[in-house]
Amino acid sequence: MPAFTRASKRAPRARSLRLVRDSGLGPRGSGAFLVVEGPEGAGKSTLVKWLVARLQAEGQRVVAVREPGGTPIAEAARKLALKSRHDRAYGAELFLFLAARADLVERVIRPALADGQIVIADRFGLSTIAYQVSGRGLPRADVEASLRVATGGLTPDLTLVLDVPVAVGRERQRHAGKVKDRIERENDTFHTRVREAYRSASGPGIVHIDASQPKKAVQDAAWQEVAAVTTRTSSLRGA
Ligand code: Z5A
Repeated sequence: MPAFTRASKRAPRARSLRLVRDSGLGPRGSGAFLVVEGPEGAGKSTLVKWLVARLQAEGQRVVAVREPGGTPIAEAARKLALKSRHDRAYGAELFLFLAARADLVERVIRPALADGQIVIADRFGLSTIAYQVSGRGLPRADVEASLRVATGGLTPDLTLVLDVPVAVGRERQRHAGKVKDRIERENDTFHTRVREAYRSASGPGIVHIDASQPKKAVQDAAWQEVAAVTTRTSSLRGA
């Protein structure tokens, strides 16, 4: 079994989102780092589970993580960020997500990559840009600098960005009986900014998928991208 560990103020106008590449801090290793991103109810968890099963069926060693979460510190930060009833400054919320990420990267993701495994993350840095910068309105350059501290500059080999209209995502969550966390309780204007931030994301390894399609079509589109990356990284490590 894989470790499936568990990640208004005036809004800035949606800008093209670019993520910087790994600065080389810390061991990167020979594994592949895949991330699934997108707004609530886009089908990220569903796709991550399917990808894990498919990769394992091909004999690959896979670690799945969900952000925020995945270590005792990250789980504690998740609880505070998403469940606490106390009001908090947006900056405090940012650093709870980043504290969770820093611990997960150092204690789970980098060791797995160094061991040549495939890591699949349900959310990563693009979530912080979409929710805390575009959603909350925190200054982008400052958040990006903090993100680099949290990740040591680690960036994914592939980021699949699932796109669904806000209403579709909300209806899927309602149908699944999901209890809303404090971010999901934000209004549609907030979630539309988040969606637009995802839609404008670009950069190395970022691929957009129309997730309002049936699950099979989403899986096929995702697999095409994942297979290309894992084939490349396997041949680099001589597997
Ligand atoms: N957050 C943040 O603000 N900043 C950060 O840096 C990070 C996170 C890392 C984490 O919530 C919250 O933290 C999140 C952002 C914030 N809050 N919001 N919004 P979470 O982990 O609890 O929840 P989530 O990431 O939003 O997951 P979700 O709502 O469960 O969505 P999902 O994983 O994308 O969807 P799903 O569970 O795979 O699918 C939902 C339902 O749709 C389910 O019944 C599926 O069977 C169904 N489904 C899936 N795909 C399809 C298709 N293609 N067709 C039809 N039905 C489908």
